[in-house]
Amino acid sequence: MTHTADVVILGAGPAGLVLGNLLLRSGVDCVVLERASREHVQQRARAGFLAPHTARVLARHGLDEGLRKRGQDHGVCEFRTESGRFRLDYSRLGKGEPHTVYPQHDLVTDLVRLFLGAGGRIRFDTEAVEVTGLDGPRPSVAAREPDGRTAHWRARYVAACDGRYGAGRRSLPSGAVRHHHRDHGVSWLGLLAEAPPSLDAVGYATHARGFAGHMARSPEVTRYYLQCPRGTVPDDWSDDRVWDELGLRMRAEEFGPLRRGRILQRTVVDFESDVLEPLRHGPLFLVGDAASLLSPSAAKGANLAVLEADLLARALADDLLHEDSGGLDRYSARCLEHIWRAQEFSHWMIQLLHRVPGPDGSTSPFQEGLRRARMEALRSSRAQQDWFAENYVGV
Ligand code: RFL
Repeated sequence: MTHTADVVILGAGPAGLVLGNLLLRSGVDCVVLERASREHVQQRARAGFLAPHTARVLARHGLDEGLRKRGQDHGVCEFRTESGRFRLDYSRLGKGEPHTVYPQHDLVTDLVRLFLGAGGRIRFDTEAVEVTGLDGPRPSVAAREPDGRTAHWRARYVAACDGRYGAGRRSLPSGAVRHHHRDHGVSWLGLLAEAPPSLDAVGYATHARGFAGHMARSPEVTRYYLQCPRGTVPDDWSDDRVWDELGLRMRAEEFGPLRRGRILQRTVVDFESDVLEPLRHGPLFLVGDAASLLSPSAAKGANLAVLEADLLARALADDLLHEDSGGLDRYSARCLEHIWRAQEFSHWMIQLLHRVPGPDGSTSPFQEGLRRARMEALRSSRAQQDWFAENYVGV
């Protein structure tokens, strides 16, 4: 079976859904193909910290009702270190803006509802297998439909919003784009706890046993992170072991107890970053995690995905409705500027918060000296704090 759409969007994450909603609102014909079911994408817990720019993009297009009603402003970080603790009210530093805490799966749920409500087409349980025809004017996407049959979608443009392992990246001819990759050698055990937040701030604790982090998600649910060795098996971490280790690294005895609860989810995230360059090959555009993967230390991935989707939506509408291809020509360079800045800040955060093991598994005293100096500069220098705030909430 062959279908057509001006723009075929692969993936219904934040990138694909923002792009779809914006295209639909500007009158561009599009379809979203999503491998997973609607229930699955609406329950997948991931990001939570949304940048002011993300909130503005959503507001500009009337996509922010849920965010306005249930999102919470968040503007304070608490650092707990060997030499005590200090707080930064980053909403009053730098450009003076807070994050909005709104779980990614709630945002995805809102965006699906708004897209379908406005007449948009999403094919769930439909996996894009391959994008072909990238050297010509009419690319085609082969997709496996829920009944197992293969359908072909003919398009003017294809937006790969299907993440790191999606069909978009896979379909790029070898040598078409450069792939820059870094493995940071750090891993986190990511935990979702059925427990109210333990402090009214993002908590970042550095400890000889490794990093521990605390991030509010909602009044009932809190995210915690524990730095862990590569190859850690999540199920080896019982609820008691998790809470004991968090208490130790976050120095609960000194700074106050953690509010315990059932651990709802435990996943290991290995810190890797990559950037593809350029983000376009003929009629195929890369957006979100498909364009660049960021380690989650600086909460940038979903925010970049929204920024890129906004830029691409405008460029596609200009091309398809007004025959102006300038925005599409500039898309890659404009996004890469933001991506490299986010990568740089995320790299800085990794170095600030972790004893990063070298090839032999140990941390050199020199590295550790640099890490302490970086933390001390952040504690004591107003200029450094302004720089931190600007980069922490910015994209
Ligand atoms: P997504 O969200 O992965 O969505 C891609 C979608 O594509 C589908 N898919 C396919 N569909 C059709 N055919 C195929 N062949 C397909 N292959 C895949 C998938 O099912 C999926 O629905 O990518 P997108 O839209 O680019 O969005 C990126 C963000 O999800 C990601 O960057 C963030 O979650 C990163 N991140 C955070 N970002 C922030 O901005 N703020 C945060 O606070 C934050 N916290 C986090 C994070 C990521 C984390 N993990 C799990 C790595 C916390 C964590 C723990």
